[in-house]
Amino acid sequence: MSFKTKMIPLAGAIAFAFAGAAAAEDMVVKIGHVGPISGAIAHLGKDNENGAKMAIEELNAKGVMIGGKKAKFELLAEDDGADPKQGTTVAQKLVDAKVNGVIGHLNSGTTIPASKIYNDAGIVQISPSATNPKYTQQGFKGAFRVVANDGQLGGTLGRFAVQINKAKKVAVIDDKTAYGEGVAAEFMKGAKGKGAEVVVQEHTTDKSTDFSAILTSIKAKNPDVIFFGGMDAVAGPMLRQMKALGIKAKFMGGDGICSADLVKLAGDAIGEGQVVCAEAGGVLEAQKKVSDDWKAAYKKKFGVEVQIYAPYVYDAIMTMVDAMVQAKSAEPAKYLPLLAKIKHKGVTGDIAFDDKGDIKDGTLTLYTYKGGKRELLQVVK
Ligand code: ABU
Repeated sequence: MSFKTKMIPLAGAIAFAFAGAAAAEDMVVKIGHVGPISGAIAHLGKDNENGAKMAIEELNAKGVMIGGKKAKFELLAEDDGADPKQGTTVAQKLVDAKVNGVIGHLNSGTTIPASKIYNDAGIVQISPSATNPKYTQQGFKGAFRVVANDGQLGGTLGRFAVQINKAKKVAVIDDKTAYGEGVAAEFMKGAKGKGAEVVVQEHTTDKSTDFSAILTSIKAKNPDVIFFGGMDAVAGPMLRQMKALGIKAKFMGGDGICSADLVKLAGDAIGEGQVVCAEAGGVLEAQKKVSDDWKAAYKKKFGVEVQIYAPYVYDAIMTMVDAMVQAKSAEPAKYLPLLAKIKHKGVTGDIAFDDKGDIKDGTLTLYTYKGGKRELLQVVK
């Protein structure tokens, strides 16, 4: 059964029901997860997958009851290599494995083509990190995301460039991916709307390593800010080459560059407050402890800091399972109406979806890097 249109939302949230000592019968719930576990941004894919592992282990330890049966959750983790073609191949593999739901993919460029495969198979998908608006604009009623989109992300960064970074002239580079082009276009709209001039626009790819030609062309225009639409694996070397060329402009980017590892990737070219980026989510002060405690538990378990989106993967799984518990079923067609109407309290904040499947009241967190560490600037509603 394929999904055609968005459902009318039904009931509100209820708490998970956890199993007692004895359960009448067990059931297996298969959750697919997809991200790039190989390639240049494998560190981001592994971060997402770790978030999924945290959720699945916690659910199995607690013993969740769905419709009177004790659920055993299985994680089917796949690698799409951030490649759209590989993304559709592994999406079909998960459909063939009859998963109850999919969390992924990480990249917009893989999430969007994979979403048609899940939709045609009647499988619910929640992306924890794909921000291109097109994903939820296709009319697929089973497609959701738990982060803000590029409109909010790029637009806010564009306004920030002018209002806070006082940019009059901006240069823009994108990596020609669905994400990079989209967030760069929204940045330009936001910056131009506040009176900045886009003095040069350049393009690279998500696999490039040499930016000397485009940076030399940008240097000649002497911009106050360079915005990069792309991921941290490209942004790091780009920052190093900017430093080598003596470019002093502020460097801005979206969530794709806003990782813990950007410090390692850029080395001392990260500067002191020179880089500004935004995560497409975030918590206000009242929920900060919950978020910080989760990140501390993650670090204890995996021995590394959260890169960007592990907590959003965790929340996406918990939200999906919350809907299954409410629906008393792990069948996508049965829990989908409850998911569309969910009110889930997650570690990344309150999760509810609008009629397209986008998160309601999406939040952004602006960061910079100082002293070799990512430092919070502000949370923006
Ligand atoms: N949102 C940044 C990384 C993922 C993507 O949208 O491609």
